[in-house]
Amino acid sequence: MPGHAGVDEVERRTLDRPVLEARVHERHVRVRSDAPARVRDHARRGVEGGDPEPAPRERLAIIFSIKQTGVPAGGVLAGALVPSMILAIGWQAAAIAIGVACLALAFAVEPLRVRYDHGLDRRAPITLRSALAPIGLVLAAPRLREMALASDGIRGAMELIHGDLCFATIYRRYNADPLDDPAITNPGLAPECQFPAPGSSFPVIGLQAQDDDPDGVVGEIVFPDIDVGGALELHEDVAGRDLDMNGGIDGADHGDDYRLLPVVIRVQWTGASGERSLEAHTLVTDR
Ligand SMILES: [Ca+2]
Ligand SMILES: [Ca+2]
Repeated sequence: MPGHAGVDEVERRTLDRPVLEARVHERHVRVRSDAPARVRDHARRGVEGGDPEPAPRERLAIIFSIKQTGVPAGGVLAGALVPSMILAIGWQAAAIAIGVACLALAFAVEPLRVRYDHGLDRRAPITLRSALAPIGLVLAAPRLREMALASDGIRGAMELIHGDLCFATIYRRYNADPLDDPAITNPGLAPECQFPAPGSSFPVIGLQAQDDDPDGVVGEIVFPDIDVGGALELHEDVAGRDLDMNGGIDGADHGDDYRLLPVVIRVQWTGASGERSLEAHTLVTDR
C-alpha cells in the first residue's frame, strides 16, 4: 500500500532503533482476528512471552552455519566410513548400522531439543499424516505431479550417465545414433562395458508425449553433436568449449577423445495445461 510505505519512511527517520525494531516485530506477529485459535495463541505467546523464534537472535548466524555445514559434512563422513563398512560387514548390515546410528543420534539429542524448542508450538502435531501432506498436495495438483514425474525422470537419466563405468564410450552409448553403439562383444571393452547401449530416449511413466514428438518418447539425452553425412559427430564448436582439453576449440569430431562431456537431459510432454518441458544440464568428466 503506497500510502502506508510513506508513513514507514517517516517513522524510520524519527524513531530510535530499539523502538523501531519493537514496532516491526509487533507488525510481524500481528494476525487476523479470524485466524485459527492455534495461530492466534502462538502469536500472542510470541508478543507476551518474548522471542517466538527457536534460536536466540544473536546466535542465528552461527546456528544456521552449523546446520548448513552439516549436510556436506555428513557426505564427507559417509564417504570416509561407508566403503570400509561395506567391505567389513556387507552393504545390508552397513545400511542397517547407519539407520541405527541415525536413530540413536535422534534419541541422544531429544533432551536438548526439549530445552531449546520452548518457542515452538508444541501442539503442532508431528504425525505420519502431516509428513505425507506434501506428497498428497503433489498428487492432487496435476501440474505439480507432472513436474515431479519429469524431475524424477531427469534424475534417473542423470544418475545412469554419471554412474556409467565406461567414460570413453558414454557419448556413443547415449547419443541418438544406434549405428555407432559400442559392440556388446567388443573384446577391447572392459567386461562392465559390454551391455546394450541405452540410446538417447527414455520414457517417463505417467507423462504423455507431445503430438509432434519424433519417437513418441518424452525423455531425451542431447549432446553437442551434429549430423555429418548421416553420422553424428561430437563437436567443440557446437559445445563452445574445449572437450578434449588440448587448449583450443576446433571443428573436428571428438567422439573418441573427449575429456569433458556436456549433456542436456530434456523431458517434453503434453500435460493437463498443454505442452510443457523441463531440462537439466550436466557435465560428465573422467574420474
Ligand atoms: Ca549410439
Ligand atoms: Ca580442443
